Amino acid sequence: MAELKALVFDVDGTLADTERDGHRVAFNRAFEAAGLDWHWSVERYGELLAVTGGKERIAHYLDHYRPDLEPSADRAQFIADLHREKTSHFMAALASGGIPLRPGIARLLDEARAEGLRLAIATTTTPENVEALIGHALPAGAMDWFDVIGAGDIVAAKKPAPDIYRWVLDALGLRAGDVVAFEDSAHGVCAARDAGIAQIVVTTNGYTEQQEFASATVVLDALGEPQDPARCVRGAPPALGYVDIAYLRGLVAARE
Ligand code: XBP
Ligand code: MG
Repeated sequence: MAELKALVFDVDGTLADTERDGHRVAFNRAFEAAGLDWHWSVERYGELLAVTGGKERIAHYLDHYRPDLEPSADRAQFIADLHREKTSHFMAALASGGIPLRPGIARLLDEARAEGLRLAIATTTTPENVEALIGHALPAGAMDWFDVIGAGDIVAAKKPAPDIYRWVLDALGLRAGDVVAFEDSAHGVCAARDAGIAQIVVTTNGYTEQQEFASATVVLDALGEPQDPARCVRGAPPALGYVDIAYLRGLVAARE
């Protein structure tokens, strides 16, 4: 019988709404610092989010939007250097406190720890970004709350491939049926589903609210708070109006 043992969180768009005003702005600052006339508008970036991974996204942009350009140095080095610059700008944005956690995240992490549930992260972004987000948005030592952090290039194939979730489940030593995954995007839901995770809670954001989430257990606009209930888009809404551990245990039990 499946029993809830761990919560596995995506980062970008799930723990925090990082894409439009965080990563996108950091990419544009890196382009400017490199003397490039590239600028990713909110709309263009929404298109580019079809490709996960910042380095992969830059390569996709080069191939599909700027075929006229041939970077002078080694292409992979050019992209890696640009992405490193971008990551430094993103981490500066996190350090300024400009990217808060989404509603309900801090509360649910506390509830999970109080009930002895394990915590993990499965994300496409870099480990540095994860450490910076957690370091600035949660109390000191919060990195130790997470038994496993699967991030970035730890796997070759990024979401929607299931690799990062398989890597996290293996590192946790848990079965897919004993965890609930939290995601914001169709790519992320696909990755969790194809890793065998049946319970997937989606909290949408401006870039993902129109996406198809057929495999998600429930689709909400946020995890919600007692004073700020979540809006349920699809699936069984949390009775209290916000996602808590009892609600998650019910999702796992209902699966039997
Ligand atoms: C979303 C991504 C990441 C970020 C940018 O990750 O696809 O690539 O957009 O971060 P998540 P990097 O799985 O957390 O939703 O530039 O560090 O890749
Ligand atoms: Mg995400």
